[in-house]
Amino acid sequence: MNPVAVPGLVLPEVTFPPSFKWGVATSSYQIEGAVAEDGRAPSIWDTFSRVPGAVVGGDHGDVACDHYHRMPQDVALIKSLGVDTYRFSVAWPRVQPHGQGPVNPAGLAFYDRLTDELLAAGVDPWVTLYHWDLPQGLEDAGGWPNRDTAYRFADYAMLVFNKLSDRVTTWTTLNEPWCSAWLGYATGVHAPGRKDPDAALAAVHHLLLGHGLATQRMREAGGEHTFGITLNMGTADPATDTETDRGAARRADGMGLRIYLDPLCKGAYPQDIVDDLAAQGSAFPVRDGDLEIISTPFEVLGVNFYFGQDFSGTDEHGNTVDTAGHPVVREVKPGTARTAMDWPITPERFTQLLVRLHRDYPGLPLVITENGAAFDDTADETGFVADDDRTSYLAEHIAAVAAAREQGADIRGYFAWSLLDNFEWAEGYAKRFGIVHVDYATQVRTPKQSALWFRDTITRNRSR
Ligand code: IFM
Repeated sequence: MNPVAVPGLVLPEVTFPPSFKWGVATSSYQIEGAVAEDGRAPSIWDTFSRVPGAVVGGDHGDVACDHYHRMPQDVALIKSLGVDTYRFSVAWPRVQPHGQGPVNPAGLAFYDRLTDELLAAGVDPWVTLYHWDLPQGLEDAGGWPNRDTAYRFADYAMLVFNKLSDRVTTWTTLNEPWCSAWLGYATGVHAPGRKDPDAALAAVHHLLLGHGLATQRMREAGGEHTFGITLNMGTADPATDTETDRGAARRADGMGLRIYLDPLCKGAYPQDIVDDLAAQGSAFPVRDGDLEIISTPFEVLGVNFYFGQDFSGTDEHGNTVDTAGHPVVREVKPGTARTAMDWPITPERFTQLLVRLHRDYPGLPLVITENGAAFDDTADETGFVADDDRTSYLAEHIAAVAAAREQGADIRGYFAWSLLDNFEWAEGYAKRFGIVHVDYATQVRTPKQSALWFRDTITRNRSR
């Protein structure tokens, strides 16, 4: 490998084929702002971010990166990075403000303009239909634990598909249903902030059902399209080689990864997890025919990877069951290197995950739809950030993708998360994931060193 020199840093060069797609990613609520414009109604994040203490600093998405008003300049910025594709999400409450009923043409028109702007810039649009901004009206009707929300999602998907499918070829239904279900309905750290584990199980099932229903309807509408879903995935290894820790790792892997991928790819929830839940008096609310819908074939699995984890079946006091009588599943962070999120830096686990996906779910093309890191950036007087830490993170993780490809994993693209610093959910604006710095007072965008390195890496790989 030849070294790629960037200021202050020497990084390994990795090679990908010309067909490999390079991109940057964002999501609607994290960047758009304009929450009350052109007929948009509140989402669960507009509501949740107003709950005292829910979001660091009381931050919210009212303005965010003001992308709604600065879209053409942001597309020019994307083009300047030399990427092939841009992954954005559509805000359901812009398109169908209360989650059911007629389309809001003014809201949908924004994504129509964005699509045209991207295509004119030579950047392929990659649409995610749902990145967590559920219309508040649907949450008021029960949210994702309510089965009807899956059917509402499929209707909404068709409103967007009918408008954009003549120009958009790649369609992701859901981004990270684990976060929607678990953080939203079990732990309550994300919108809508409910703390009801059984509601979370129902949300898992109805999110997957919504994915299947939407995929079926979009495919039936005809045309040449690529459909998929994006999952956030890590690795779950036992903290020590004991039966207790192996059991904890199995449970963590089951609840984090297999309860999504098994029904999607194999048409069944994993039996060990079904048994675990039954022992606790819980179950997924499966009805006849649901798993056939959920396992509708799709063409690409989006992989969002940030870090790997170890798990222990013993708490800090030596207990193996918690106060509810359930087995302990305690996260133990591997290694010592951390991002500003206190997430471990584990590129070798990324390779491990990708090779495992290739082994356990064969025949499913993978695209890295998110990978990146928050660090405590310091901008100079021009707004430039010499982010050696983020640049290294990206370099190590892109090298990890290359290593997985060498071991046979069918990985067809890589999106850096994120194009811009943005609203990092419960962490507000304090955590910066962007490869482009955003000065929130002026909305000036300045590419960081990592953005320049990413641009140059793409160029070098194309020219080989
Ligand atoms: O910012 C989020 C994104 O919305 C979903 N995936 C993880 C990112 C970092 O936390």
